[in-house]
Amino acid sequence: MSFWIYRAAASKLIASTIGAPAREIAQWASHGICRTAGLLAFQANHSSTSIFAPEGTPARSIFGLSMFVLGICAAIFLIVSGLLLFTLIRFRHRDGDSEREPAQIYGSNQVELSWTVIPVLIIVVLFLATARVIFITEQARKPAAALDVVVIGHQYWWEYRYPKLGIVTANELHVPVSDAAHPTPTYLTMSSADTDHSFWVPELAGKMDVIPNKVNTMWIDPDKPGLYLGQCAQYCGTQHAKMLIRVYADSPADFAAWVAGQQHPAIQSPGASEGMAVFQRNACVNCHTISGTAAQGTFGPDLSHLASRATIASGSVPLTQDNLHAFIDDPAHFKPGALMPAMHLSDHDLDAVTQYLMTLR
Ligand code: HEC
Ligand SMILES: [Cu+2]
Repeated sequence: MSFWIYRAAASKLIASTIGAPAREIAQWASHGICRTAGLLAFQANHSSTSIFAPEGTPARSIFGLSMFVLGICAAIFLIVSGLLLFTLIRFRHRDGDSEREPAQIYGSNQVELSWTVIPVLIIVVLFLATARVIFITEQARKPAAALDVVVIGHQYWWEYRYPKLGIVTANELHVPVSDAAHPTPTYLTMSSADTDHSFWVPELAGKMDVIPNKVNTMWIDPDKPGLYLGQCAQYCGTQHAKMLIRVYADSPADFAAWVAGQQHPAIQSPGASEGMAVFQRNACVNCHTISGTAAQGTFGPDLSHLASRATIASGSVPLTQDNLHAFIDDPAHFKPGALMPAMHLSDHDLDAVTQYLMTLR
């Protein structure tokens, strides 16, 4: 209880003491110094996982803070190394200098106070600015129009559940774009089925740990439609590097269409009944769900609408008939150490089941 009071009071204090100046300095820093940093980060700027190209509120406030901290550190670096260089050159040893030691200064109150007080003030400013961004992000009020998604990390893929919409999908997270006038942020409630993972889409928000038996939450509000890439940022096993994240920010119409498509039971096309039979009589059903069929496994990704996704194997392989065929034949071909076993199907069965899965839009 007292903690909450403390938090509320602290956030008010922070906002009133350094709110405005911090914002100004941060703006100045992000315009001036960030130019330089931006040049250095030229490569990064062109990558879709750049922390220098924020496209959502949490990422933007983290970016502002980083530039503010970087600006202060750069200023300290320039002052200290400038003074050092000046001293080294100005007072270097010259021919004819006397060999006497220069005058030594001990116990100067002025000097000691200045090198204690100034660093303490700098640390306090950095601390308050950081705390402010944490409070702004964590205490943001959840609008009524917010979308809820449950995120579950698995060794080496992501499960996404939309409880209010009755949708379960994997690896490709669809969310609506959020504009300032009508914010529709997405609130993620996150946990893990096995070990520690970390959800990180740099253009949208900071990292969030995804831990078994613990629920963490975060929110994202992409303001431009498009695809935002991310990565599991916690070493979780051999295929951690291929546990990629794809967030699709859809326009309201596209999002509604996507939701409607996912809410349909899986298509049972008569042309693919043979492949469906192969799927149903193999262990596939123990690990995968295909809605409207007996397959209700939850160890692996939901395949009900597999063909509506652009990738398989957690964003690491584009979804094509050939890649799907090769993946089912031997998942280790693309992802050595993935937790789906090679199923040793006959060529005939493999072709049939691949064709069937390609019909699941
Ligand atoms: C022991 C459980 C298990 C069995 C049995 C199994 N799978 Fe999987 N499957 C997985 C897991 C786990 C993954 C996720 C692999 C990854 O990306 O790391 C997966 C991934 C897949 C994917 C890619 C899904 C995506 O969205 O990335 C397809 C397709 C697939 N399995 C099809 C099949 C078929 C067809 C069979 C039966 C012939 C089968 N699986 C049997 C556990 C299993
Ligand atoms: Cu992971």
